[in-house]
Amino acid sequence: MESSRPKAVIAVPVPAAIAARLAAVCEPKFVDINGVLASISEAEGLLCPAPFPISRELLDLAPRLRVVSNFGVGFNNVDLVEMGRRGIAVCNTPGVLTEAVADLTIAMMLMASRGLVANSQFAGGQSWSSGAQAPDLGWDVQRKTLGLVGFGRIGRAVALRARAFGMNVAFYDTFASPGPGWEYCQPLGLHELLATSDVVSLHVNLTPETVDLIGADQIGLMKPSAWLLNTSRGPVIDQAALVRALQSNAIAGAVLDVLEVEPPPASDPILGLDNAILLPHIGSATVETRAAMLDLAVNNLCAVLNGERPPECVNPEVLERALKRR
Ligand code: 8YV
Repeated sequence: MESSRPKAVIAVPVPAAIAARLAAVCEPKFVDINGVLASISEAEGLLCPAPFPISRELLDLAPRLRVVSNFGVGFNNVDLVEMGRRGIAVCNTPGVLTEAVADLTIAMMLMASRGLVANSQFAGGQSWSSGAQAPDLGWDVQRKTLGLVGFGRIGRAVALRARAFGMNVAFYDTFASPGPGWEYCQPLGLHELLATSDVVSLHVNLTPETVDLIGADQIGLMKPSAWLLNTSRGPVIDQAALVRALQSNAIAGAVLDVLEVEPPPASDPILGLDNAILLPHIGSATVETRAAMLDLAVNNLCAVLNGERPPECVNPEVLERALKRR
């Protein structure tokens, strides 16, 4: 007999307790991301990693789809105009990953300032035992200026941490006005921030306006001693321009948790540069944070499938239609 519960495709691994929670609300089909297209035709809901692209092809294959629940805060994987046209709610997981991403940002800055990659390689290699000197001295973050591009939840959490390290904090944001309590953070125009910061860290959403926000001209404004950190989305940086800047030592280096193409193809010139430290998109990758993200993503999905308002929705104007579309 055909089940009356809505069908949903779940494209992230879930523990048994979550699978049971899902099964109480819908008929879940658990797939890996390569299996989404083949399973989506009857689905009313999709739970997927935030970077998974929701293509036109996918939407055309899924006429009953009414909620995409992203496992992640980013939502650049969906075209919101198209989702509005089709009456599909888009949900995400803001808030629960703020601290984890901010922690990683600080770790990335310290990787740069204390030469942690080179020093770790040195300690584990043959050079140390031969009595050679460790790689170059690092530099203090205290009294240096951290420039935050984007001053939303994550940017502010980084600012709080940087203050504890005795840094000066500047920020650039086209929306945020910091308000009381944030007087120690100096609002600057993007150009001034880039020209005066010792470390520049990116915390903006990827939108058409922020694609290549940091290109050759912007990198050209940075100090030759400055480092660039990115935990947001790869395309916020014009990566070819960054590679040229790193190759010519126009800036000291970059620590990148996100790249234009993930994983990078073997031919990507960002690979193998001494002054580019790469991480595999681990901003939210802690046990506790991933569990909280999954909980919220499941709540979002189940709420819409149940005809209720989800805790988080990035296109609330579409909700009424998405809730009624059964
Ligand atoms: C990914 C992220 O969601 O939250 C985001 O926007 O990019 C990450 O947290 C994570 O890799 C799981 O897909």
